[in-house]
Amino acid sequence: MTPIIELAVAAWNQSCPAAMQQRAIDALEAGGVLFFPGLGFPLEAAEARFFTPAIAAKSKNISLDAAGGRIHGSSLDGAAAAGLAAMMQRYAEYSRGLLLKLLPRYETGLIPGRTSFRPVEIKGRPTSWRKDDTRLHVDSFPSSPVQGKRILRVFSNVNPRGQSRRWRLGGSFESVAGRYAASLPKPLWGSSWLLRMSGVTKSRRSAYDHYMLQLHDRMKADATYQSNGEQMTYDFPAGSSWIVFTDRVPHAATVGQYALEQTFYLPVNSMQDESKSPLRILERLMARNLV
Ligand SMILES: O=C(O)CCC(=O)C(=O)O
Ligand SMILES: [Fe+2]
Repeated sequence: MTPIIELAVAAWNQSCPAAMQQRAIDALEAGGVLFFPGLGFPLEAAEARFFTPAIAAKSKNISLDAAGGRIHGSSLDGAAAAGLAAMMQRYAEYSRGLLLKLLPRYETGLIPGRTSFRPVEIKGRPTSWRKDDTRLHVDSFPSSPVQGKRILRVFSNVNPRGQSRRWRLGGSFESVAGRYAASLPKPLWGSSWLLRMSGVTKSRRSAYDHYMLQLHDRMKADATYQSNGEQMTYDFPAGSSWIVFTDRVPHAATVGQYALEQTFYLPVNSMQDESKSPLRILERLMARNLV
């Protein structure tokens, strides 16, 4: 079972005692979820207007790049779009503040990624199987290779009607990787270069990225694993937040509406113990370097 570690943090800029910092980094790197039942993201009165799925232009998320600026994926424009961008920017800053207080060891390595707002109910949302986040998976993004860097995400359930966000959490990364590793096809010679040159990827798709994408797809496509694989459900209440390395912890979101999420990337050498990274676990399994 995936360990869920409850931490009593009540404010995004609260200083965290050394013992809490140690407990947090140990649990996070070992594949646990850090859960903050009392840490809600404070909203401003004027932001109530963003709590409708009608502001999403496409099916899923509204995003803000790490550099800030304009939002993507929203039907809003003008001052309303700027107001939503400001709410998301504030979430990006609060998330980073929390990580610096709780996981100061990561400070020098931490690379901010996208911020997202998720105003669409997950249950019944139309999607392709590959993009279907109600299926257990580890995160890997086709157009954004990470070359081994960790994907660390901060989530907050900001549902105004008190609805929980329900996740499924799968077994250990080692067991999932072990299940599929031997049968994952090798990258085709020259494919990494071709993907980069044709603009499909924003940087070089390393062998690590190739295998993580394969793993993501194989997990989602495997109906037996989806229904019979080791798993548990967990309800994150409205007004709570959680942090997880989504490249290592098999997860799926099955019910819920209105969440904020901030992505960070972390080089493995910034970890307390990089042998626990998916990169090093896969390299051990495959007995070769992957970046
Ligand atoms: O929206 C969620 O709660 C999680 C979806 C997911 O799989 C992810 O963000 O990586
Ligand atoms: Fe995911």
